[in-house]
Amino acid sequence: MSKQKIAILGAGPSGLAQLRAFEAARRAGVENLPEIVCYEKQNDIGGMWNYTWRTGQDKNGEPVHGSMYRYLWSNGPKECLEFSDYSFDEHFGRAIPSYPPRAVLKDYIMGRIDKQAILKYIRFECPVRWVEYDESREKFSVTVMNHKTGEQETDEFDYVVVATGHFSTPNMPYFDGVEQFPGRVLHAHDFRDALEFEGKNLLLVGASYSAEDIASQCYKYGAKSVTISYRSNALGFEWPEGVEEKPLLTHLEGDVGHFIDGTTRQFDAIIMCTGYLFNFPFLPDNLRLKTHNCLYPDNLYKGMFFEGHDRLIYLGMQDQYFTFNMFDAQAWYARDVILNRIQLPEVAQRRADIDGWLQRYQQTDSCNDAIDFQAGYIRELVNATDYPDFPVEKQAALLKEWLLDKQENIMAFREKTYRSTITGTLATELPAAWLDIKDDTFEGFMSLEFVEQKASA
Ligand code: FAD
Ligand code: NA7
Repeated sequence: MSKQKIAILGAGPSGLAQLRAFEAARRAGVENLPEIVCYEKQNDIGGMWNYTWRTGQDKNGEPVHGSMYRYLWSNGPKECLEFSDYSFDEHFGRAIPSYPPRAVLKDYIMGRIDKQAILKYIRFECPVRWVEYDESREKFSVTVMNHKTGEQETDEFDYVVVATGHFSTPNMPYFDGVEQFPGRVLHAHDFRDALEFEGKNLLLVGASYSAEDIASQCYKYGAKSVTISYRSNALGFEWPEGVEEKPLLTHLEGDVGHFIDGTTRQFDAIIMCTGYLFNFPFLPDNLRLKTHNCLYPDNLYKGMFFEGHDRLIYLGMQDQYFTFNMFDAQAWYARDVILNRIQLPEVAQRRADIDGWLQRYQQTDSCNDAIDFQAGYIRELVNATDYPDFPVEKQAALLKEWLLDKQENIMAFREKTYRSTITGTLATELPAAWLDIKDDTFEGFMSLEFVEQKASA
């Protein structure tokens, strides 16, 4: 029998999790593993965690994937994404604070990847152009643009794993008068450096993670004022003077924004923190997941297997309280289905399982419920495979603390410390207020004198 062949689309944390899952099986002595090809648009692994100064198109004319910006620090405690088989202590050799900047977190998540074992599967600068399924031959054909050779290439596969992320294509709303606004109008996807807005009156539209964090960054780096305009619910934090929340923007007149409560305000720049579209331009309608940012997209059995096409697997398509551990749990489960260690049930049973999760999801009516919901999802996956067990429920409890800490002080929650659920190590404290630590480089952060905590928490 010829070997099965798998295409993994994307080498961000989700795609890498899939590669690692197969590598773990190889190391465990599993024979006759499928042949794997991973296609990646960028020229490195890491997905969203690769900071890029570029906006618009990359050097090959492809849409820039990155939405991360300078001065981005982890938006949740690092203890909630710690791997049970690779602790922060093991990586850094000492305790560090709970909220590291991007470069430090990236160093950790990439630290356990055996590049030698993984890189050989990845074809860089190969954006996927088109995927098709031939029913009669039961094969996918995947066409990529190989920018290194300047030629398009097509290959055939038994499985396709879509791991291309979903925080990259801006959802950009329109407001009357925006075309006459004299300042810069951009989406959070193109935000790179808060210093650009020093001394400016800034309007942020949207009231979720991007608005919350970009408001904090811009306040930290000297914006004159930040106004956050919400459509459904205000973020509701006690913002410092200079940051305020207003209901929805209705229109703009020149540089003046009008809001539905009848108030107005002058602005120098507008950032649409209005979320992202799920965009799979390389997939035909019958294979394309159509969803929005939520904790349980419909039509995915176990949150992964596309309804009507169980050899088409989506990873990391959920909104994320948990991140890397969840991608791993998914990747291990997907691997075991591909290796026939886990049998998928009949179509009707799969649908009933999806419905069950969707019903549970509907019953969540608080962020704490939502955290428990995602923890429950991950627990089910972890229990089904040999993925190293990790204390998902304890990490969920930390996420609930994180929510309270943000409520207590949105500008200082990154000064809080948590105890590792893996090693029991208590994080060290930042030596100064987060607002006063402006250097987010790896070297700058790691050379800070972190403060050991004596009290046991
Ligand atoms: P991605 O990281 O987006 O990777 C997808 C990969 O697919 C990319 O490498 C991309 O180049 C590639 N790709 C896309 N299209 C194609 C194509 N057509 N062909 C080939 N390759 C393609 N998570 C946290 O845990 N902590 C945080 O603090 C945090 N902060 C965040 C801040 C921002 C601004 C954003 C946007 C996200 C943040 N996240 C954070 C969530 C983050 O998305 C996940 O941590 C993680 O990167 C998701 O991994 P992924 O592999 O699913 O997707
Ligand atoms: P999210 O979490 O998907 O949130 C999008 C926000 O944008 C949300 O508050 C929406 O309001 C708002 N939105 C969407 N469309 C509009 C329009 N037309 N007008 C006003 N407001 C709108 O995206 P984020 O970018 O904040 O976070 C995504 C990830 O990036 C996250 O996981 C982080 O890790 C970083 P709604 O509540 O729907 O009314």
